[in-house]
Amino acid sequence: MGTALVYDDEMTKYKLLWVDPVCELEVPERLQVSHQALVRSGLAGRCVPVPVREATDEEVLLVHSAEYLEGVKKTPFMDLEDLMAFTQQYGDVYFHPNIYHCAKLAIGATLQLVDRVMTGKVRNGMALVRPPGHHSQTSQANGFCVFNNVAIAAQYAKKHHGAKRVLIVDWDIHHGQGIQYCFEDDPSVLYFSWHRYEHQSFWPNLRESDFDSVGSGKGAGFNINVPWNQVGMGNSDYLAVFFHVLLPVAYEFGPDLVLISAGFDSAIGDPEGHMCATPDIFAHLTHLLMNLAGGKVCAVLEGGYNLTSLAQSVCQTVQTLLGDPPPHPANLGGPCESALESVHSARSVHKKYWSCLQHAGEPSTKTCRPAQQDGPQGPQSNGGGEAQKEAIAWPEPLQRVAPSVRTALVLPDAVPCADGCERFSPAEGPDSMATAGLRKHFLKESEDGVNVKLLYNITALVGKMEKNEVWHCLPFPFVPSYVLCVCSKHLHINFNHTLTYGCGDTVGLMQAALGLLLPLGYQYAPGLVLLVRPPGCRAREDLWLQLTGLLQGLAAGHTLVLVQENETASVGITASCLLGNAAPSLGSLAAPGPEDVESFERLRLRLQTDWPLLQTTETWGRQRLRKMSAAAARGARMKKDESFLGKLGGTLGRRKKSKEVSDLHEEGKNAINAPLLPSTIEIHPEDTLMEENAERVMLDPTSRENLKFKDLLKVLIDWINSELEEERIIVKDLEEDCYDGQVLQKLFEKLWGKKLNVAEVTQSEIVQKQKLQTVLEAVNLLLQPHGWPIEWSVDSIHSKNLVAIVFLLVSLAMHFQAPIRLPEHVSVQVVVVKKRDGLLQTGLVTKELTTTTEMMLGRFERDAFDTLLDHAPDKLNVVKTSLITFVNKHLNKLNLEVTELESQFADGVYLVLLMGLLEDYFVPLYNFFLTPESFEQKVHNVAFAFELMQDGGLKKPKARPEDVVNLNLKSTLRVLYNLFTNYKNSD
Ligand code: Q6P
Ligand code: ZN
Repeated sequence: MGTALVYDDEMTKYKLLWVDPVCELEVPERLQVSHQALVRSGLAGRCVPVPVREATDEEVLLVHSAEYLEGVKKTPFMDLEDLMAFTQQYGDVYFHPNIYHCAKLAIGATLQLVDRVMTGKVRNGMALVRPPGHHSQTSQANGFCVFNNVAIAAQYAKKHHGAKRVLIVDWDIHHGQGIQYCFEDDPSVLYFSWHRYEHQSFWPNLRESDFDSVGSGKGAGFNINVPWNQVGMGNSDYLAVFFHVLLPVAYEFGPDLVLISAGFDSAIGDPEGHMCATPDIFAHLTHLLMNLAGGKVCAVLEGGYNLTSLAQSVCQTVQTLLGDPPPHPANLGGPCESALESVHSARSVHKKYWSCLQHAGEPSTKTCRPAQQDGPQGPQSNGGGEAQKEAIAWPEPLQRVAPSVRTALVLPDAVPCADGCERFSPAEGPDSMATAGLRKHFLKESEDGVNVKLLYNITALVGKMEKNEVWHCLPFPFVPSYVLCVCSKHLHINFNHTLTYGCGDTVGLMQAALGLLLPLGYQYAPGLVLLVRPPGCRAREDLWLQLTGLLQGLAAGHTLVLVQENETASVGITASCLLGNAAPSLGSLAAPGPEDVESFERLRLRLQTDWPLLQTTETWGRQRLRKMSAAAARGARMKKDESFLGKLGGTLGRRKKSKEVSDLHEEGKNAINAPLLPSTIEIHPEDTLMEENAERVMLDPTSRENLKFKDLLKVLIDWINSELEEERIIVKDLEEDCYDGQVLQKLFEKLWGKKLNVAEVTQSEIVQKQKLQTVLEAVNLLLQPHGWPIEWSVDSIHSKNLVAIVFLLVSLAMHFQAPIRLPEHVSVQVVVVKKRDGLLQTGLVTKELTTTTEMMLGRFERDAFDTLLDHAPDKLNVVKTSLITFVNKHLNKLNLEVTELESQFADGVYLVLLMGLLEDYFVPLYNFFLTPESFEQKVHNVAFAFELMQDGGLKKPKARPEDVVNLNLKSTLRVLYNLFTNYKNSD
C-alpha cells in the first residue's frame, strides 16, 4: 500500500495578469517548487503517481450553484477587460483564461486521490493543486479559490464511497469559511480550522470565524474554529491545539476519511501567516492524523506563499505520509498565553457536544475583544511593503535518513518472521563478561540462560537503534508487569499506577493517551520509546495498535516493543504497525467513564506546572503575586538546599527550559506515583493562592538597600529617560513605570529604530499583557541568538518583579551598546517561594545582574558563525563536514566515530576525550562522567573540556557549557571550530 501523489504541471499554467498587490503572492512557482522539492529529495519517486482529470459539471455542482458554474465557464473566452470585471465581483481572487480548466483539474486531482484512497489502492496521498479551494463558496470565488476542492471531495466521498463521517482538518492559516458554510448544519462532516484572526482584524475579517461558531441545527458541534489572536504562534501552540482540541474530538468522531486542507502559510516565513512553526511540525501534524480512519488521509494543497518554507513543509508532509517516522520535535517549550486562551475557548464552547471535553472549564468572561467594527479593516499595518520582504531564517529540516533496517524482530527460532521485517540475531552471543553483567543487573533471581541471551539481543538491538541502523524492533518474549510503559533514561509513565480505575475501556485510555501521554512524551522528547504489550491485550488489539502507531512520533521512530511469549499472534500485526501501516479505526467512541475522566483530569492539572504542553487554560488569571509576597514574608526561610535552589537558579518564569526537564523527572515521577488527591477536593484555581509546585521569585528586601544595586537602578533610569526624552516620558520607578509594557515598548522601538505592532492604549490587564508579550517576543528574538539568558517573562514583568525588569534592561543596554557605564558585578538576593505538598517553602538565591562590561558586550560580538548561520546556511554543511572529518581523524584512534555535530558533543564526553587525544594525554576517568545522566553531569563534562582547552593554551571558548549541552548548534560549532583552527595540522 503506497502513497499517492497527484500532480500535473498544467495547473501551473495560469497567473495574475494585472497588478494587484493582494493577489501577487499566488504564483505558479508555488506548485513548481513544491513538486521539484519532492522530486529532488527522492520522495516523489517513492510515491504512486496518479494522473489528474477534469471534474465533471455534476461534481462541481456537489457544492456550487449552476449559475456560478455557468459564469466561470465563460471566463476562458473573456478578454482582459472582461476578466478584470468578472474578478471585481469577488474578494481577493483573480481570473485568467486558463483558470477554469485548472480549477476543474484541481477538483479532479482531489477526487482521483479520494478514489484511490477509498478503494484501498493506496494508503493515503497528497494532491498538489492550484487554484486552492477552501474560501470558495456556493456562488462565489474568493481568496485565490475558484471551486472548493476539499468540500467537493467530502461530498463525493459520502456519495460515491459511502463514507459516513468525514473529518476535514484545515491547517492553512486562513479560515476556510467556504468549507464552514458548506457543512454548517451537516453532522457527517466535521470541519476543524485554525486561523490567524487577531480579534477579527485579519482577513477575511469574519465574525463567524471565531471559536463560538460551532455549526447549527444537527451540525452543532461539528464546526471547530480555533482563532489565533496573535501572530508568531509556534510548534508548541500547534501541538497544544492538536492534543487538547482536535485529536480528542477527532477520535470521538471516528471518521471514515480524513481530508487535510493543507495550506502551508501557517509555517514560519510566510508573508501572510506571520507564524513561527517550523516545517517539520507538519510531519507531526500529519503523523498524528494518520491513525484515524484506518489511515485514509488525503492532503490537498491550499495556501503557502514563502516558496522555501512551502517546499520544505510539503516534503515533511509527504515523507510522513510515506510512513517515515517524524523527526524529533523541535523547540517545544509550551503554548503561549494567547494560544492557551484560544484552546480554552474552543474547548469550553464545545464541551456540550463532545464528551471528551466535558471537563473543560467554563468560557472565560475575560476574553478581550475589541469593539465590533463595521466590515473589514484596511490592509494590515504590520505586513506591508518592505517589512514583508525582510528575510526570516530558520534551519532547514534535517534529512530523515532511513536506516537499512526499518523493523527488526528478536524471535525464538520456531516463530516465523513477519513480512517486511528482519530477524535480528547477532552472530556472536554474549561473552562471559556481558553475561555476568546482565545477570547482575537484570536477572538476579533467574538462572535462565534463554533470558540472558534474549536480554543480550535486546541490548544489542537498542545499540543499533542508537546508531540509527534500525528504527523499530519487536523483541520477544518478555515478562511484563506494566500495562503500558513509555520510558527512556529518566521518565517512566506507568499507566497501571496512574489510571488505576481509568482505562477500563478504550475511550478512557485513548483520551488519556491523547491528552496526557502524547503531550508529556512530546515535551520529554525521549530517545527511545519502550512499549510493553500487556498480558491479555488481545481483546483490545485495535487500541494497542493505535498506541503503537501514535507513539512512533516521539523518538524519531525509535520504538522498542516487548511482546510476551504466548502472544505470537500479535507479532504480525504489531510489526505491520511498526512498518508504518495505520492502525484500524476505532470507530466513533462513546463517552469515557466519569472516574476515568476525573483521575485523568486531576493528573493533568497536577503535572501541568512542570509540563506546559499539558495546559489547556491560560494561567495569568491565577497569578496573585502581591498576595504571595505577603505569604512569603510569613513563610520560614529555608536553608540553602543545593538540589532545590540549584534547580531554581536562572528561572524567573513559570515555564521550564528544556535543560531543566531532566531535573523534573523526579518530581514528575513523584507526582505520578503519589496517591491521588481525594476526589472530594475540588480544584478552584481562583481560590488557590499558588498551584502545587508553582514558583514565585521576588527581590529580597535587604537587597533593595544594596548600594551597587541602587546605583544600577539609577543608571538605568537615567538612560531610559534620556532615550525617551522626545516621547516626553519620565521614569521614576522601574517597577511602577515598566510593568505595563508602555515604557518598554517605547524604549525598544527607540533603540531598535522600528515600530512594533501593538495597541497604543493599554488600560486593561489583558491588553497590557498582550503588549508585553509582543515587546518581549521581539526582544527575545533579538537577544536569544547571543546566548543571553532570558530571565524575564510577561508575568514576571507585569507583576512588577524588579529583578526581571532589571535583567531585561541590562540586556537591552548591552545589546544596543548604550552610552552608559553599568556598575559591574551587581548581585542581589532573591526569595524563591515554592508550593510543595500544600506548604509554602522559601529559599534564597543569588542573582548576578551584571558581570563585567567586557563580558557583557562580548556576548553581542558577532562572529563568523552568526554570519554563517544567518546568511549562508548552505555553506553550513560544508563546515559541518570538515569539522566531522577533523574530529573523526582523532576519535577514530579510540574506535569512536561521530556522525552528527548537533547532538553527539552535547554530553561533553567526546569533547573531553578529544582534548586528551589532541594534547596526547590520558584523561583520568574520575575527572568526568563517562555516561552522564543528568544535565549537571553533562555541564560538568563540557566545562571540564573547556578547562582542558584553556590548559592547552586555547582561548576561553565563547560558548557556555550549558549551551553546548542544550544542543545549541552555534555554540557547539564555535567550540569545535576553535579546536579545528588550533589542531588541524596535528596528527
Ligand atoms: C488571502 C488573500 C490577502 C490579504 C492581504 C485556499 C489559500 C489561502 C488564500 C488566502 C487568500 N488576502 N494581506 O486559499 O487561504 O491561503
Ligand atoms: Zn491561506
